[in-house]
Amino acid sequence: MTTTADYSEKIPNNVSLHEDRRLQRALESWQPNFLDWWRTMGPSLPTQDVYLRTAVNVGREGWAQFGHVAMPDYRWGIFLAERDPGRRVGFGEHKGEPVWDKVPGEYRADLLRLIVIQGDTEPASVEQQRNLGATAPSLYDLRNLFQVNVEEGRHLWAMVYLLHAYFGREGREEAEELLHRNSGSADAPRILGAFNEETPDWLSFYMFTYFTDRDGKYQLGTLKESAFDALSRTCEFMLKEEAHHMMVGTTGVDRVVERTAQVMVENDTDDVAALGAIPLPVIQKYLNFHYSVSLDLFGGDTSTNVANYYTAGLKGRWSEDRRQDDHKLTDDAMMVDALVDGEIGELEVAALTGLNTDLRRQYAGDCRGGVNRWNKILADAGLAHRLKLPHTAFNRKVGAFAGIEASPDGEQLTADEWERGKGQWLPTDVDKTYVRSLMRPVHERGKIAAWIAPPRNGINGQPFDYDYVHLA
Ligand code: BYC
Repeated sequence: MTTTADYSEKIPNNVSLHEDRRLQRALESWQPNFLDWWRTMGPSLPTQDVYLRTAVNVGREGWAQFGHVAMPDYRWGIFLAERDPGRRVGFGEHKGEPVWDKVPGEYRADLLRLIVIQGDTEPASVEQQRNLGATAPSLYDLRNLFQVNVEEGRHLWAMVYLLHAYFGREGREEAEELLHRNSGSADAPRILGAFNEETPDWLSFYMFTYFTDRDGKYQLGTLKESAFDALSRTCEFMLKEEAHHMMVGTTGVDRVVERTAQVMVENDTDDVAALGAIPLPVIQKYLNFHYSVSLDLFGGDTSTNVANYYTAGLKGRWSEDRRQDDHKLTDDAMMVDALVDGEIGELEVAALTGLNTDLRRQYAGDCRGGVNRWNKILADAGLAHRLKLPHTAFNRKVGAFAGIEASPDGEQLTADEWERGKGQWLPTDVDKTYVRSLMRPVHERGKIAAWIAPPRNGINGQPFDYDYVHLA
């Protein structure tokens, strides 16, 4: 059973850390390094305190509390969802066996790799977003940025706990490395591509939290199925926090589109740049960029890694228990995206090797929901323009389409055609400079920048004009 959260400890936790002095000491010696990293690579805008949600328990009700907190004093803790004592492996060759309380030797390297990759993304996103506070469009948005940042910090703690508790010296070394690699660094970059891209403006931030955090949701959803029970329970709790990050992205883009639509209608023009809003074609280009780099995060369309992870019980499928099959897939086939005779097409492969594609498709279906929502805002404003997701082959650096160029409609292009067209499809320097020119801080209570609509609701029942952040 899960113990209740212990908040009297240096590291709040519900894993009875005080019963394992060695582990406790190891984590307590990592803690100052984490805080050093937070001070140097975390949010750069000085604040007194921020109205933050802090995880205090894992139960269904009341798992978090809200209050003004000085960010370096945020109680980053270790929380695993409650143990299900009867839980059994749900898929792969160990299906039906009891789940694992320890890491089996034969899967140690693979589990370590999955946990390190997951752990690497969390601090990376904080680094990417560190300077956004200086240009926040409102105190409400500033608070949401910091909420996302502290929770990504907590997700790093979640992975570091697993590394320290289950992987010995190697795990402790990997935990150190998580603080040494940095987003965009030439010498020691973050592991996955999208986490070395810049997040230089708030449109990028909303797109990132919509598209890239959503990859997080799907990857965590597959790790939640893991036979390694501590990983499963950790990810289950992380998903709870992740819902807020999705909300920030979804409603952030909503509000940008809403404001643009408003300015278009009021002035009867598409040319809203002169009027301080973000033109729909620029929003589309940002969407194209963030969606395509996020598709790359799912790995190759066919992958023996993913087949091995599934067979071993390390990483399942999205909604594994709702799938109507044998949960082993050894005799199944599926169609995956592929180049067929050099053309964009599909190929039949063993279902096990196609599982990255399976997850990517689940993700893409979810992303379509956002686009429909934004298009409804346009339709409700009486506008004919529509946003859309680009084709899977567009702007890909990983997977079957990495070696070709394609338009957002999925038309295969020569290198020359791509060079000529890409400025219509991806943000150009001019677009980025324009968006950045709008990024002026609005740090006054109840005020908002002109390029974005205010939110419909505040946080935790507070109004929009609440004092969400006290600046230093
Ligand atoms: N960039 O066999 P393949 C989140 C490498 S986001 C660079 O097709 P596999 C968050 C790959 O490592 C979720 N390299 O890949 C969001 C492999 O290298 P090795 C993060 C890449 O293993 C916002 C080689 O290419 N969590 O939480 O089937 C804010 C062959 O690849 C990339 C996870 O990803 C890339 N994009 O799938 C904060 C879950 N893609 O082994 C947080 C853990 C592939 O040949 N990770 N490579 O050296 C995994 O499940 C898998 O490792 C991947 C790749 C899905 C990433």
